[in-house]
Amino acid sequence: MALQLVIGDKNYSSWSLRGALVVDLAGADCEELRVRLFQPDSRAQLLRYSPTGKVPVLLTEQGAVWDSLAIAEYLAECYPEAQLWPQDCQARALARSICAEMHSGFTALRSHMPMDLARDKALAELPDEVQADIDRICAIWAGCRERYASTGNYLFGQVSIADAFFSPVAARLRSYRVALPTAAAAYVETIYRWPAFQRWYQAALQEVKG
Ligand SMILES: N[C@@H](CCC(=O)N[C@@H](CS)C(=O)NCC(=O)O)C(=O)O
Repeated sequence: MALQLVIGDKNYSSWSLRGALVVDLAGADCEELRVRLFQPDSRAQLLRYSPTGKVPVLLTEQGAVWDSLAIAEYLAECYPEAQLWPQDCQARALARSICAEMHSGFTALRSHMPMDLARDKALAELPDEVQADIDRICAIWAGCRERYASTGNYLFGQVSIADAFFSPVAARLRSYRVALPTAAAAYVETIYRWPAFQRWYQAALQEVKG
């Protein structure tokens, strides 16, 4: 199945990173098309591929699939052997719940700490609402790690869509130098050691260098 994933800047586009990591997990044969964001013609370029004018969008032979969560579900259906969601029903429900929470929440974290993979600098001050988001994220991670630690270092032991969804959060916590509890710090390290994340991260650093 020939696929194309349209993404934004690797350094800044957190939603694109999620989509690309799920494509990698699926082992899909997929070409990456990058549209630079924040340019005068970005919107026109994005609208060539995406009905929402946003990335990521997955171009399939049957048509476009947009929004990172829809892309993840589509790939999970097309590549069942890749086991993109946890196999256990209860774990899968929890994975879907935390991905949905990520997808529709954490707005304070997102607006005060936009993803910038090349950054290595704390905010001058952490607003209370950002700290509240961080506390909730750390609680989610600690809960998953406590339950699923025996099968691996990712949220549900083996790597899954949930890790793709939380990887830009892990990157924000590191690049904004947020002090973290031990379990959260270990999970951030797991994300940075994930080969697919590392490839994206290195490409982002090159992209910023220009
Ligand atoms: N909920 C969407 C969000 C997509 C989104 O906001 N993408 C940003 C880049 S990270 C974008 O395309 N921005 C371009 C614009 O808004 O003009 C998803 O999960 O894919």
